[in-house]
Amino acid sequence: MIDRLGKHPRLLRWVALGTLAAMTLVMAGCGALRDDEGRPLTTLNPRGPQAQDIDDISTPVFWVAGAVFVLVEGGVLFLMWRYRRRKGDQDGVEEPVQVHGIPRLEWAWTIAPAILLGLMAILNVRGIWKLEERDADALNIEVYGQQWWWEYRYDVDDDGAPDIITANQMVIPAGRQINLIIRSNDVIHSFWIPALNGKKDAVPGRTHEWSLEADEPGTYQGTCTEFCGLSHAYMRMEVKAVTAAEYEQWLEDQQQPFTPPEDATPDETDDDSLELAGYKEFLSQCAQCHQLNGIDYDKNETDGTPDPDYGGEIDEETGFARMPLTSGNAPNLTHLMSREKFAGNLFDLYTEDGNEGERQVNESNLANWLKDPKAMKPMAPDENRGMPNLNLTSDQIAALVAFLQTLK
Ligand code: HEC
Ligand SMILES: [Cu+2]
Repeated sequence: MIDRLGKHPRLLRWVALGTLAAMTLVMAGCGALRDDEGRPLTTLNPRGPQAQDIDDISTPVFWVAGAVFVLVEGGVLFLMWRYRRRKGDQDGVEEPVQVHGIPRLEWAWTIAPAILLGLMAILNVRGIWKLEERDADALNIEVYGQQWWWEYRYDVDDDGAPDIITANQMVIPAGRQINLIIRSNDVIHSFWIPALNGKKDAVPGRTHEWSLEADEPGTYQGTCTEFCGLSHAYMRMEVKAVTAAEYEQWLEDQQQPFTPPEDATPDETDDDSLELAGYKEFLSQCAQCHQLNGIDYDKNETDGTPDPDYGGEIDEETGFARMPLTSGNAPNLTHLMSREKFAGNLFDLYTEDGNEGERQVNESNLANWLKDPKAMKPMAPDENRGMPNLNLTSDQIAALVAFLQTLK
């Protein structure tokens, strides 16, 4: 092939140009580096000290490796050109000068890379140590990887028991270091918010600590980066960094207990309000998986009497509600509507295109989810993974969607 091209310099030129054009197109994929330009998962745009530490390693390494590349490839190309086959050359007639070796040169190209690698090692080890440092006032947040969403637990009063349990969107105060305590409830996942730090695996039976911090308020996207089954690619998350005051407010709001909807027309008719009807559906269809803080179906309930309203399966031995999911859990819905998205941070809970751009609840997303979750995000309910299709009627769905909207 090369031989034939060599005989057709024109053709060779075209092949070279074509390759160059194709490479240019490929490299264009590295174009926009800013997350507001539609590449939320770039590591090249650090927005916090930990991500900056990593950038401070990769930038010099890139330039050093780039210089080595240019030198070595340049040398190869130069030698190819300098000693190319010329017109009139005859194979095997003139033997090239034979050299055994040039010790000085060989020492040089052994020692120079060793020094370079030594310098990079210092950079790397220093970076690893830096990433392990924690501020004295670092805020602990527990992170649980689940098939296929993330749960966060906040222990506000430091008594060892979580006071806030939420999903997918992690709210943090900007400018304060967060110490993540990462675990998994099923298989190996990996937590990664590229603008704020590198990846850390969530491994069943192990606890991994990791940190992150956002310099400025904003939202920072992430995704699970360890293949964890069917919906791995749909296991997204985000960190929402807010001001210290907003964070205090958020803590307060999230600790508000669940309040069941009141019957809008208690005396006039026997009919429940739509919200109340939805709440009753919730107790019988959803509560065995989804927690609403403070209602009485908790399997750890200590007074021994399961809620009579609870319609799920009761374990005869303990008298408590059974938790049928192997993954052990489903998102806590107490303050569902305080989040932006649901189901692995994929689907909008709100739309902007209501009247005059007003923010409205995206009821159709919620209704579609209740109708057939698997149609929106692959699930494996036969293996007790993910949310099952409960074959709800459209009336049940309408009531549930009305009820879910009360979960502010
Ligand atoms: C067998 C357990 C199970 C039952 C029963 C169940 N769900 Fe789910 N649900 C899940 C799981 C697991 C997820 C997380 C799915 C994911 O993101 O991959 C989920 C996700 C959700 C979400 C999105 C929450 C978020 O913040 O991401 C909503 C809303 C929801 N379910 C509502 C309901 C309602 C309403 C019912 C009752 C009609 C119900 N679920 C019944 C297991 C269950
Ligand atoms: Cu995962």
